[in-house]
Order: sequence, then structure tokens, then C-alpha cells
Amino acid sequence: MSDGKLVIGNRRYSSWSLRGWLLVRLAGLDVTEVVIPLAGGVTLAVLDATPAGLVPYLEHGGARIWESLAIAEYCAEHAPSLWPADKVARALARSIAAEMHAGFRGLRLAMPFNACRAFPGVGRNPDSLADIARVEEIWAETRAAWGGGGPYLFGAGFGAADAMFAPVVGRFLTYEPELSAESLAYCEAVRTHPLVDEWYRGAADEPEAWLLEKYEGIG
Ligand SMILES: N[C@@H](CCC(=O)N[C@@H](CS)C(=O)NCC(=O)O)C(=O)O
Repeated sequence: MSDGKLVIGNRRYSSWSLRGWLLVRLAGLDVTEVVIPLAGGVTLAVLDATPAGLVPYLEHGGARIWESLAIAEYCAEHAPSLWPADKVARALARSIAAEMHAGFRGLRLAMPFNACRAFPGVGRNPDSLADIARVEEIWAETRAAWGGGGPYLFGAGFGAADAMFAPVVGRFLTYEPELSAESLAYCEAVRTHPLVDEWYRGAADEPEAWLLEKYEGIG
């Protein structure tokens, strides 16, 4: 018997669920996964299953946790290495994770997450391009300061900050905006991480009945 449940949206579309799922898996929490196909707006089954009407939602050992950053903090209580050990690096990791959580609306709106499609060149507008430039700045500065020991933002370990940016990598792979060689290398490192790859394989296996024209008829 598991210690709780993780409610997520379907893998093809649910960028926030990818964050929560990665965090829970990285922390090694033993939970039953409940996957709800998203309706592309308000999903009644999500409203029924979660306190805030949003996925991801985690119940574990008597705790109820929603909002991706809160899930990150809860998971880090079980796996402290999700955040960097150095206090200064940890402050930066939390700052960029929070910036990701709170912002980048232009990017989200113009380039909706779709783990199974390629829409190269679509979605470029001043807002999305400004967000992409900021993401690249964050990645470059973080890796320059802390990433020397490996391919991820803070080096060798895929941590909470990487989990927060994983769906952005997914968007970049789908919409193929122009990126620096360094950003492309980071995208490759994230995409080939075994857990991210597991998510993508799961997305490819989802039933056709879950496809939404809203996210498939782009471009
Ligand atoms: N701020 C929330 C955002 C979660 C969110 O917007 N999730 C979307 C799916 S990716 C959702 O549940 N939308 C409602 C729906 O599709 O019914 C978090 O950090 O977890």
C-alpha cells in the first residue's frame, strides 16, 4: 500500500503536473498516481479531486499539498538535495524557481505545452520572446556560477530548479525558438534525464480520446 496519492493532469498537456511528478519521483515518495485527462479549461474531475481545482495535488503521510512550489518544499524535506547544499546557491535556486512559478505568462500563452508535437516557429511574439530571453539569461547566469560540475542548473544533480524549468525545455523542444548553444545543451540534458524521458514515453502512450483540438490544431 502506498503512502498517499499524486493527482496529475495527462502527460501530453499538463506542464505543471510534470513539475510535481518530477519532484515526487526525485524525492522517492511512494504514492499512487491519479491521472486526469485535462479538458482544456476547467476540468470537472480536477475540481472534484483537488482543493484548489488545479493539478498537481499531493497527499502524503497525512499531509495535503498543492501549488508546485509547496510540493517542491515538501519533497525537499524528504530529499534535501533537491535544493543545492550551498546557502547562496540555494537562495538562487529558490529565486529562479519562484520566478518561474510566478511569471512567464507570455511564453505560456503563446507556446502551450504539448509533449508529443512539433510546431517549429509558432508562438513568437514580443511577450514570448522577452520571456525566452529571460529564461536564457537565468540559465546562463546560473550555470556559469554553479553549473560547472555537470549538465544541470546547479551541476551534476537534477534538482528542484531543473524540475521547475523542465516544462519550459519541453516548450522549447516543441516550438524551437532560436536559442544559444548553451541553452540547447541544457535542453538536451533535461530531455534525456531518465525521468523526463519516462514522462514523454507516457505522454506518447495516452489514448487518442484525450487529444484536444485546442492544443493540437496550433500553427
Ligand atoms: N500555480 C499552480 C498552477 C497549476 C495549474 O495551472 N495546473 C493546470 C494544469 S497544467 C490546471 O490544473 N488547470 C485546470 C484544468 O485544466 O482543469 C501550481 O503551481 O501548481
